[in-house]
Amino acid sequence: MTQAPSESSASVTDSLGIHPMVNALADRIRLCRNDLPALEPFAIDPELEAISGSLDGEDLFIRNEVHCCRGLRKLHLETARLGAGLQILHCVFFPDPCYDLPVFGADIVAGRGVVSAAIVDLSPVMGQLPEGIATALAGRSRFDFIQVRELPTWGSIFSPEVLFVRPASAAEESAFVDQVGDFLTILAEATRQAESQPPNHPASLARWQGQLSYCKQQKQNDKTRRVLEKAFNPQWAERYIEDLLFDDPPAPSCLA
Ligand code: BLA
Repeated sequence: MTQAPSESSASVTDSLGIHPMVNALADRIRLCRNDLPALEPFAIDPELEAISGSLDGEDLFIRNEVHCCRGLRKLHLETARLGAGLQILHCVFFPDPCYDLPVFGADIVAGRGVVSAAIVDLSPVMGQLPEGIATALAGRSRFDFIQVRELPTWGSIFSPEVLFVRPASAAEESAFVDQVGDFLTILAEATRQAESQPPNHPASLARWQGQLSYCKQQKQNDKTRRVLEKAFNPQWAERYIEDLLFDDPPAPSCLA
């Protein structure tokens, strides 16, 4: 049984050792995802759906949920507990390149009851965000987080609206969850309104190339690789990153 997140539980974990912010954010993402048009489960290797093991006497597990919907080719939500007290929420919604939509990404990393990294963005695949999305993001209500973190160099893929913080309290953790909800509401509205272009249209091909670059840049995050190598092994980590986290998107004509 999981414990409901509460205002006072910033440094507490539930019976599975999952930080309440990880659970709260996963629930918020599921709520927004379930409202997307023509949502369907997306088949992945059953071995990758639920992964469990142990490391130095600590339980490890990864839960993967993958869907697709009209306009978005792969909606991936992962919650994980990897090694001594490390909990991760990783979420990327990759658009179908035939639609002029950005990539939604969110990641939170918690260790020993403290969230060290919380990031959310709607990232452009062609230099700039589609105009409607940029306007909606610029007009959203903001929260002033005390500790804003600096992006690594591979983070040039993110939009100017990226939010990367170390939440300083339970109130900041819950404000971050609300901000992610706002990013997703903006994406959901754009997804409902988006119209497709043919797979062989130059804009579709350019957006596909843009997604390839997004994946290439994300794969430069050594921190992700290192954690997976330590929890499992280097070959497993390589396969997991290449096949599930940031697999190269299929050419648009293959999605048709
Ligand atoms: C950082 N990601 C991290 C860190 C760890 C992971 C351990 C360091 C924590 C810190 O700097 O405080 C680990 N993240 C993982 C693992 C998975 C994961 C193992 O998702 C998956 C199983 N990373 C993403 C996505 C984004 C992202 C989608 O996967 C953004 C949309 C961002 N993670 C991201 C950034 C950092 C980070 C920007 C900080 C990197 C740095 O400071 O060098």
